[in-house]
Amino acid sequence: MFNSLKPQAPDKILALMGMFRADPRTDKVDLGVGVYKDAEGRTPVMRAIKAAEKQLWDKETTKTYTALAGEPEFHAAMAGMVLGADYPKDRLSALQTVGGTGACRMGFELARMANPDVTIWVSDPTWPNHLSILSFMKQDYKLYRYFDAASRSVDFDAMMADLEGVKAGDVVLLHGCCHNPTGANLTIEQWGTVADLLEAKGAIPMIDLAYQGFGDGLEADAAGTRLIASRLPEVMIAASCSKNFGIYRERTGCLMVLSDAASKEVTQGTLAYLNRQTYSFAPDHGARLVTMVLADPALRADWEAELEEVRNGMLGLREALAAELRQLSNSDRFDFVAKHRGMFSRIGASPEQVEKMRVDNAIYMVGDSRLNIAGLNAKTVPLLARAIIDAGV
Ligand code: PLP
Ligand code: TYF
Repeated sequence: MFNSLKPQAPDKILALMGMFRADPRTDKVDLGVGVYKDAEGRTPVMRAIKAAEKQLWDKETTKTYTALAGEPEFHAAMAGMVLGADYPKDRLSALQTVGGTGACRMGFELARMANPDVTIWVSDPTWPNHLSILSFMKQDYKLYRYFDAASRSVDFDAMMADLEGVKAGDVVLLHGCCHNPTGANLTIEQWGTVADLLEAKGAIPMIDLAYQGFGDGLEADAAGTRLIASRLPEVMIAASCSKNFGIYRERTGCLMVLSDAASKEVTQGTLAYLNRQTYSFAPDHGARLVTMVLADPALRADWEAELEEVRNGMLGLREALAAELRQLSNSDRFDFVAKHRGMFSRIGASPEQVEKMRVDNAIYMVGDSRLNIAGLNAKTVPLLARAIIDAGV
């Protein structure tokens, strides 16, 4: 039987991680996988998470099963963080998931259960896993144009033109902030225009929010999501806790669904059903830590302060890289680096130029020229800028 299996294409981002590890050069620079790193290249456990873990170790008396959809306290903490304290409780259903990836997958499954004819609209480009999960599910999807390669900014006119094709009951996947892989994001006015269009079409927005707090701040990064949630009757939000709580391997995420109040009970039951059919209970540890951090004023204040340090560090690196490139190129054509937000920027190098930088300079970025800003430090910013110019970008 198993000899009939065909090899699967590896995840390019994870494969790059392996190549980086195998490279013996000591001056190598990893700008590949989307993991936050400090100036020393470490991905630390955040202070508030460590403190919560210590408390939990003292207080936890059982590891029996929790609730199938996850604890209501976790749902409420996540909804408060994403939607604000006054979120519509009578319309919200929520599911604790295995990371943001699990939230995306469950959101796609839920959409398909509710509307077997659904088409999922996805930005071009997007996080490659969106497309590979949809393909694996044999789920129809369409791409909408998003990125203007020349200016490295959002091609909003093209995006709106493509979304004109959306049908009632279709799902439109939007990155809530810090677009992966481009770094280019909608303005709040553009979010409003998207809301108008989805409202007119009767389409359902699904927001992938994997980097809240990594762009312009916890509140600012949720602004587009909150605008959509305030305007549309039905919304899905797939939130990840991997990056903003630094708990990648704990696999913590949350799918939130806004429906009409009358549909809430069945929607909530369907979410629990999806967990049960897939793996029964989602892992508890990360979700419990997130709940503790968000509910305890002292832990929360410390977490928010550390998240701000992380965010400002990345903004500083963006400014430094843009300044270096301005000087070396004697032009402002790389100023987009300082305007992009989040961990990533698509720099606009060809696959050959990306390869040249890997071979000549031991600089690793994803093949579409997405670079992880957090992989830089004061020493490597000038090296990267030089390599970008030398590669002819
Ligand atoms: N969505 C996007 C756009 C991402 O970049 C990521 C990255 O990790 C995820 C979702 C899911 O993250 P995780 O499953 O690690 O929580
Ligand atoms: O885009 C990234 O780099 C992150 C991390 O299969 C990631 O989202 C990459 C690949 C993958 C899962 C997570």
